Amino acid sequence: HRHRGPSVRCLSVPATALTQDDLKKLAAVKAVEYVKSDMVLGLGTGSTAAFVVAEIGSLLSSGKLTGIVGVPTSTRTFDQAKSLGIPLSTLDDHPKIDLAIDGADEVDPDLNLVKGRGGALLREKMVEAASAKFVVVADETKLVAGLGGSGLAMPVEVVQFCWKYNLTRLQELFKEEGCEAKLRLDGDGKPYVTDNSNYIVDLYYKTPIKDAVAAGKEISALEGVVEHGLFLDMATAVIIAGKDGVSVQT
Ligand code: ABF
Repeated sequence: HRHRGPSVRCLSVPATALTQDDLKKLAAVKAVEYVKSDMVLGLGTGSTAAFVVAEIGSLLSSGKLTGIVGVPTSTRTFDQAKSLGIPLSTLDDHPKIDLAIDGADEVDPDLNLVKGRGGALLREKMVEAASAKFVVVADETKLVAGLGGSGLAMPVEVVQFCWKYNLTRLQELFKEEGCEAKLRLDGDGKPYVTDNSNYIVDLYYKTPIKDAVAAGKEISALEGVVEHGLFLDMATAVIIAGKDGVSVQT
């Protein structure tokens, strides 16, 4: 296991009057300090990552950044980045990415993550796996002692054809953690469909996952599973914004 590096406090801010969105934006602006002209960037998905994309857009339009190419991790991010005039490409055309910046749903003390409550886990994982550096941006509500420990969903993307089969198999895998598996629905009560035309089975654990590495391997080994939301040993830095300031963990 990798050990967490020193936590560097970067900014002191007054404890009052900061909304969660303010915190997300603080983390986003800090992360964009890692962006240099002429980089190929992985553009994340979610409300925190949207602040990153907005900041990059504004630095490009003011001319403080040039030569950026962005590889979006979802159609949502593609649309936002396009509307800001950020030059865009694909992983096929830019298989080597210099830096990806993205949000997370859970961050553990070793910088392992749960991602994908926003539904974009597959493209996020592919882009971030192809990135030389992967910087995570989050507010302090995302910190957990163990993955799966927030009581919120750990998503698994599955093909539509055998989603019930996968749901049952997944639930069996994590019996000891009191896991409940549910098909994700959209606002109309229909199955949520990802950008890649798959479904998502959300896993709700009652206790944190005991061995996330083993869990990830077992999930991936199930036929019909496309990808899961455990992002292990992938982040190079995590930027956390809290009421007391912004910290960078490496
Ligand atoms: C993406 O956005 C996802 O992996 C994660 O599910 C989500 C986090 O969203 P937010 O920043 O809105 O909390 O990073």
